[in-house]
Amino acid sequence: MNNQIEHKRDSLFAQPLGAVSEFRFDQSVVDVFPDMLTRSIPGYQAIISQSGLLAARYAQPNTNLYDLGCSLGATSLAMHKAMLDARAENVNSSHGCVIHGIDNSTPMIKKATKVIETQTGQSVNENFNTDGIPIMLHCEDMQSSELQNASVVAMNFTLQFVPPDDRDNMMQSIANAIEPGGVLILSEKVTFDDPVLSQMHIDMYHNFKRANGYSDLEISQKRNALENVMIPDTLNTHAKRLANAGFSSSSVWFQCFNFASVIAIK
Ligand code: GEK
Repeated sequence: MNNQIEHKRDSLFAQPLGAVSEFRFDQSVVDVFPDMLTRSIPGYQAIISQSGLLAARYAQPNTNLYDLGCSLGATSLAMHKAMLDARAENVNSSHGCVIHGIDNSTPMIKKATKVIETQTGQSVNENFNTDGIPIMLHCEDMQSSELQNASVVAMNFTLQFVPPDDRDNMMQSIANAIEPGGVLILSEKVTFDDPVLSQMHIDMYHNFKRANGYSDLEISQKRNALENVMIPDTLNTHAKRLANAGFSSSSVWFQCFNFASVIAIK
């Protein structure tokens, strides 16, 4: 992320940990988060900035834009910037829009507040009576958030942390909140039914992490920590879930190895 707040290099899994405990979004993760995601998710920066452009394309006046699992606010910031840029070019559909970042990790929301305020120069949870686009942050479980009147919902690498049995309901509440013509941007780590393809993607993903400076020990300890916490679906499962929830069409718009982003149109 490009701001003046210092972020440390991720070395959380660099030393042998004996029994690796389950991954949690605590302060230690928050401190290294931008570095962790950039070095661990192929295409992360591209997905975040294009999420902003998609948001600017699909934002409707007087609606909400949601960033579910906002972490440090990277997607909210990308939406904010792209919508202001569109305004400057008079491609303006953001009048009366509010961006809402939702995350259930207190340390994430605390740091997101600092990052957003530093980067935008505007206070979080304020700015309603100006020409700007307000950004609100909510520390809550998105499974019980009251989503409504949405033109754009971004869920970048967050559905994978929702227990699989809860995912259909989560998707239904997102679809119910989106107005006709609105969109969901859904980015996820994915799995593949074909074992040969599956192995290729996993191997290439590990090569990507090695090329970004992670050791084999870090890769395997992180994989163990995430095993029961992050459970990916196939793209086919995502497409079926989106259709069942009421989206009229969906398409993969980005994929690099086993990471993909889908746009679903209501
Ligand atoms: C980015 N989108 O930078 N409710 C709210 N937040 C949740 C929940 C939940 N039930 N479960 C997990 N989270 C961001 C990256 S990270 C992805 C998203 C990753 C939050 C969790 O606290 C964390 O901040 C985020 O979802 C997932 O584009 O670390 O791989």
